Amino acid sequence: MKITRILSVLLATMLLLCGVASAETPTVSVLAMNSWYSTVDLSDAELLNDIAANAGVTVEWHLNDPTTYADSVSPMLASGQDLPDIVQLPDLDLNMDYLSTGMFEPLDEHFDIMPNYTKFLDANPDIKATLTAVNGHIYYVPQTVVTNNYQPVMMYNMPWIEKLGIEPPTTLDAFVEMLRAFRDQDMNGNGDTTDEIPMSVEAANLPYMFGPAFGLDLVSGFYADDEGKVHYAAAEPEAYRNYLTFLNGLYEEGLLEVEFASLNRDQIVERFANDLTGVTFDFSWQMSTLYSAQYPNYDGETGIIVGAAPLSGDHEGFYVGRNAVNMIFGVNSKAKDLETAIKFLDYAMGEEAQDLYVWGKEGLTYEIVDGERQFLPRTTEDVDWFQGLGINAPNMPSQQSTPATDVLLAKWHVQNDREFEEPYIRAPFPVVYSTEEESAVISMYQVDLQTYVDERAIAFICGYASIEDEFDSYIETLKSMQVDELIAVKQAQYDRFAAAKQ
Ligand SMILES: [Ca+2]
Repeated sequence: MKITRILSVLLATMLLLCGVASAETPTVSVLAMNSWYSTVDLSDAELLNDIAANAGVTVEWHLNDPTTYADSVSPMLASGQDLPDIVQLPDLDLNMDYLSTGMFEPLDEHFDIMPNYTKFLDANPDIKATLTAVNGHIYYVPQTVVTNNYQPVMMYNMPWIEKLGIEPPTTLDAFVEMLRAFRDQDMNGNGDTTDEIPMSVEAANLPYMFGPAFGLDLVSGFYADDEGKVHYAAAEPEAYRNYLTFLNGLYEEGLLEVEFASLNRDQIVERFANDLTGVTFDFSWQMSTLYSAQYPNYDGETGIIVGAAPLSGDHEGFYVGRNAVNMIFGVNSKAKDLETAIKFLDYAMGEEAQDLYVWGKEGLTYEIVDGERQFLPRTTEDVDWFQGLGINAPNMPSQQSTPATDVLLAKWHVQNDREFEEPYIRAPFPVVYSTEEESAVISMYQVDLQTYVDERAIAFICGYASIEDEFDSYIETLKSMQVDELIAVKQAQYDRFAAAKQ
């Protein structure tokens, strides 16, 4: 009898302890994107489970298809009802539509319990300035991408360059000389001097490729000069005119092909596969994995289609990078346990969690060779498994890492990035929140303006419109389309951004 009683008391105590233990593990609900791989579900991902366990919480995931994420989440945000504790937003909320409703907690009021996030913001003043709302509060935690590596760059057919006995050009003049040689000589050695296409570039990449030599960031559209004065690149009366004149010259000489406006990446790949073209401009990533890989003699040791420094003209060349903030997460201001949700998000921004998103775990996803991490073979052989761990989690504030990208690429490509790409990257025009008045001006004028600019650019380059006769009226039309009002808005935003960086 006595023993039975002791046992039952023990059992009851154990049950009570278990009950207490589970009651002490708080739950945080998170609405976010599922994996971009349709065969992968991140609701029970090993690395994300580790992060939750380390943070001392259980995460209740509400994961939606990333391809329709905005469609599924926007109505929930519009109603503002029954939102989970943490929400991955469908966009960057640049018009402050969501944060102005009060549905998201101002996180700066909780920075005393966010040591990881405050450390991150101190180390990244540009991101801090981007995330600072017009009222001075910070509402969101970002997911970020690499900005200064593996961006769009010049790429040359190195066997052709070597055949000419030249170095990759760094000026517009040397570049044009090289294109003429590509056009006129039998570069691919098939006995036909007429099948070479000197340059194959998608029309959308031409501004990236040639704008900087004229001092223009046509990619962002707006840019600030050294004095902090904002310009609209396609309204610059001299520099933009010179840019168009240069491209029109290429077109007239057959160096920019007749069909350039409709050229796509598949066609460019096909040309490299047949060794028919000498130059392209694209995301760096493609030079080894896509373009060089088209050549049967590519051995992975030496590049065939290889990156080079930007072209300089009247201005020193540069490459336009991109903004770091890719996605944002907010904390529901009506969350039952606000402190736990905020602390979890802060843990998810810390170094321990970031290391798990980027590398996974030693023995599981990587090993250390000569003191450096290398992914294990299974990480590339079994993509569903690898993605299913929660690597580079699309549903968390993960920060994309350059070292973890390097190990996926050929060594020559990594060296090429460090030597010819990274040193020339210039930050694009910053992403800044708009006031209601500013977003009204932007939505009223910007799309029409850009459409007109794009249409005229093709006309001037192809010579349907004469630069000599019609460029001045083009500038006048931009003014009648309120380009100056847009510039004033962008100037105010740039000034706020500069002030928020302090
Ligand atoms: Ca030929």
